[in-house]
Amino acid sequence: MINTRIIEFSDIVDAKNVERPMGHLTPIEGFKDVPFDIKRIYYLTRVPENTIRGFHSHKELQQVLVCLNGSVQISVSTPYEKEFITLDDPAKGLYIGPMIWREMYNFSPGSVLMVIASEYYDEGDYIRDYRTYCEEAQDFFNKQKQEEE
Ligand code: T46
Repeated sequence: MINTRIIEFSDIVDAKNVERPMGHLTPIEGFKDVPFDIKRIYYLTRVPENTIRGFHSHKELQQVLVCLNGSVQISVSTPYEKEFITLDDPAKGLYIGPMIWREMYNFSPGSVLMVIASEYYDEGDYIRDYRTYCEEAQDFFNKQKQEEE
């Protein structure tokens, strides 16, 4: 879907000691593994059952969502399309660029959703009203399409 994609990170399994597994290591570097400089990291933990978070878009912010433990479902949409993604692998991230409406739900017990962000927190970058979002997103994607043509 436009402005979203799955990013696969390195999943390093150090096999120096075959007798005793040592687990997985996943490095994430700005401008290498994610397509922006990393300015902020936050995480969602202990989300109660049946909670739905999100219900907003960002005007400019780019983010990568990584489920470090358990699983969570994400819906991403524009006025034109909608996609549903399950995150359950710490070596995979969901990139969400500007002007994508997102909702996060079905957080499994003990799940940890880490978010890597391209900018510092700025409430002014949020669009939290769905009608306003649809109007602004239509303009945004029409302009993007014209620039591509
Ligand atoms: C997003 C999804 C994936 C801060 O003070 N600093 C921060 O860095 C963030 C992210 C939030 N806040 C405050 C703002 C609100 O008063 O924490 C409160 C909850 O934030 P929000 O309602 O935006 O949380 P979610 O879980 O709906 O959305 C969050 C991110 O805000 C958002 O950018 O894309 O996770």
